[in-house]
Amino acid sequence: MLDKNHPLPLYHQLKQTLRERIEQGEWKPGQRIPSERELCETYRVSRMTVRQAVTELVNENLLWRDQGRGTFVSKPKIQKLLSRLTSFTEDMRARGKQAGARVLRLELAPAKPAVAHALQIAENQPVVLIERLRLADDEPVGIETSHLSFERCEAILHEDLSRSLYELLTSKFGQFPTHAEEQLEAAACSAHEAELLGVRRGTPVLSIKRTTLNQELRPIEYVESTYRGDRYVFYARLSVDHP
Ligand code: 16G
Repeated sequence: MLDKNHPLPLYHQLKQTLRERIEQGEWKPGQRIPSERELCETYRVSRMTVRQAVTELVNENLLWRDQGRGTFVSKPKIQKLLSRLTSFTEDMRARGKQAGARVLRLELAPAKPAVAHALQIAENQPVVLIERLRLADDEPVGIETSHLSFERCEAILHEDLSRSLYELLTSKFGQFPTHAEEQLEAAACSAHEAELLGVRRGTPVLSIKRTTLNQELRPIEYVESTYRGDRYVFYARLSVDHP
């Protein structure tokens, strides 16, 4: 029960209590939590207090509101270790999820300056452009736009890219992604991205640019990706340099 004489404000105490119910698994991901009115009655606090506690948990992405349907417990985020070079399919497999892709574009396109620079080719040289909506158990979590350049890469245009690109590269094209350089940035998603990802325009996303090198350390792929900020957490293991 909440303590009105406690120095912590009531909404804060309620927030802690609700957080515990989520963290201890009493309320499961995807489950609807009791209505504001029910929470007021259970904890004997005002509607304002409940609203403030719930809003803060929504802002922290522990809960989400579905207009007209109620407030639900969020699913845990997809954790991705930054120091390992993995494909989307491997990342999902490691989490027991089914990876999927909806191909939005698959064509030869002239390399834009940033693409040409990353792939170390001349501007406007044709590259294979693959834009895909990535799905985790059928839920859209990111958009990846890959640009590929290596000998005979045009043959990829005839492949099924709803499956793993990296598996294709290694099994059919003799291209093994071995190293990558990545840059992460926070961004607000555009109207187009919002529609594809099924989120509101302006929702925070992680914008990633990756250049992938093959076994000969030649750049073969340059990718611009947008991942849902509410579904991804990137982490790194750090160590000090020893002399
Ligand atoms: C990852 C890579 C992306 C690559 C894709 C291949 C990042 C930021 N991006 O999502 O560069 O094209 O995996 O996945 O990690 P796939 O083999 O499942 O198609």
